[in-house]
Amino acid sequence: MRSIGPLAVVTGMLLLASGCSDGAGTPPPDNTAPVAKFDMPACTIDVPCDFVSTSTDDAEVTGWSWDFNGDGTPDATTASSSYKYTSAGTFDVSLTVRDAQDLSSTKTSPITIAPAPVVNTPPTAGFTYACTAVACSFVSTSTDAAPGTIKTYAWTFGDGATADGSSPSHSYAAITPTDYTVTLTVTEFLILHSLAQRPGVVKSRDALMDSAYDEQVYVDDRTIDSHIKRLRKKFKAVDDDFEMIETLYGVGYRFREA
Ligand SMILES: [Ca+2]
Ligand SMILES: [Ca+2]
Repeated sequence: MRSIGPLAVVTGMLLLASGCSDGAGTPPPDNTAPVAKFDMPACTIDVPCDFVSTSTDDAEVTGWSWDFNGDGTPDATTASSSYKYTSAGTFDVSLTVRDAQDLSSTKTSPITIAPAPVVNTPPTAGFTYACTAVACSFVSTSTDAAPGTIKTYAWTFGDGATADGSSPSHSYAAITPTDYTVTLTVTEFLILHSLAQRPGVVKSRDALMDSAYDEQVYVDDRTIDSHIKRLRKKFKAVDDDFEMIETLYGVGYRFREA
């Protein structure tokens, strides 16, 4: 017979003792704290932005507290929420989550909100000029509101010439005066003479009548108007741009000042 029996019995008892210990119940695994998680959305100023908690826990996340603008005051207490940023800047977004045993964790992450884009508007064209004889210099006084800047200038000088740049110069070709012959009646001549000898001065129809007719002759206003009409027609026949006789309604006529 071998003499190992007692040892086997002791071993068996130890095993039994171990089994008894198991049977009395292992403490439940420790509760572990939840892990706060969220993906940072892309957010635009003045537009509601959606935040979603992706936090985890060994059991269950039961509480959420969001601070979207980093001021320490909670803005939402649900797993998902939306928030509208009304000013540009960088803000700390933080989410604190809790489980049923009030274990918690917090994730904080910055978000940058860009300023609202500035709307571009068309520039406003303007210029000043100065001429010495036919040589003229031009300066653009055009303006453009931010964010734009004036990129190009395109000038036309009215005689077919063009230029770019903000302050071009241009010399106009001198035009040799041309003689024209206009045939007037004596009355038309007297009316024109009365007007042209005082440029800029308004002459009433009565004054023009006095210039053109003897005192004994009576003509009505429409006669003067007719003479003026014929005068203009005769001058326009040789110079389409003739605008020297101006009508001041209800007052009379005047010769334009040069
Ligand atoms: Ca837990
Ligand atoms: Ca807040």
